[in-house]
Amino acid sequence: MKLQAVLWDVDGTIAETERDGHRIAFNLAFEAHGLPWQWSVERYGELLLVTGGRERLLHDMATRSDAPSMTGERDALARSLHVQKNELYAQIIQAQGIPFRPGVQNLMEECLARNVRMAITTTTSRSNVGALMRAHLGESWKSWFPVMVCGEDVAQKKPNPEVYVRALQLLKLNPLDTLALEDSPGGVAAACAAQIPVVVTRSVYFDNATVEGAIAIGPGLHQRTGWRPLAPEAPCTNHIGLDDLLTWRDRMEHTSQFE
Ligand code: XBP
Ligand code: MG
Repeated sequence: MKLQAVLWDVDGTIAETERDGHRIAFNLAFEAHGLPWQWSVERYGELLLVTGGRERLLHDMATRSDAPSMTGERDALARSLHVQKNELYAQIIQAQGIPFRPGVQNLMEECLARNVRMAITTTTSRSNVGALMRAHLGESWKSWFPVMVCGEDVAQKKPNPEVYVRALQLLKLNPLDTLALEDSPGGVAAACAAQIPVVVTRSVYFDNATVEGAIAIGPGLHQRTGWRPLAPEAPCTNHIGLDDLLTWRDRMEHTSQFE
């Protein structure tokens, strides 16, 4: 059965945007608001369990004695910080750039060449997707992704499957005609709950995380070593391509990772 669409998670899967993009932008927004708060690399890793930047801010504020005590004030501060964070994130992307993970653009180009549609399935804000994609694919980037479901488009963010369910509706496809690429346990849970086969490329923040339900887990699309199950034999390429995704999808070996 042909693969009709590849569904791309963004943060962590397409690029390592969390540590060097969103985290830095949050810290700059704290500074700009005159707040003495700073999220270390380690603390941000803990906070990533909360998806959505505004939700992450509210979660962190609940642990701070110096955050506003009134709910309304807290909400207003989280909103204001989040708006500014996204502006700063776009500036960081423009000024210094965050590269696509190796092998990502290769697979995107292969999808285009072989008429496999692509969708963006992310819980980040639409503006953040635009900033990243424009920087790498140019002004016509939207034509690469006929379907895009972002944080604003859903009531419930990952690990809720809503992002994926919505993408399937817009693509008018059954889950088994598609395949998702993810990096986080929450993202995998969301795809699995929508019955979509999911392949995991490990990102810096979820390098050792326990991931349940993926059909394959590996270090990245740029290499054929280190995958479970093993990447199929392919003497002519170093990358993971559509044929590999198809082989894994057709075998549907559910891989669990416990170490
Ligand atoms: C990752 C997220 C997002 C980003 C921040 O999304 O959880 O919240 O960290 O983005 P995904 P916003 O891996 O699904 O792409 O501040 O725009 O929410
Ligand atoms: Mg991710």
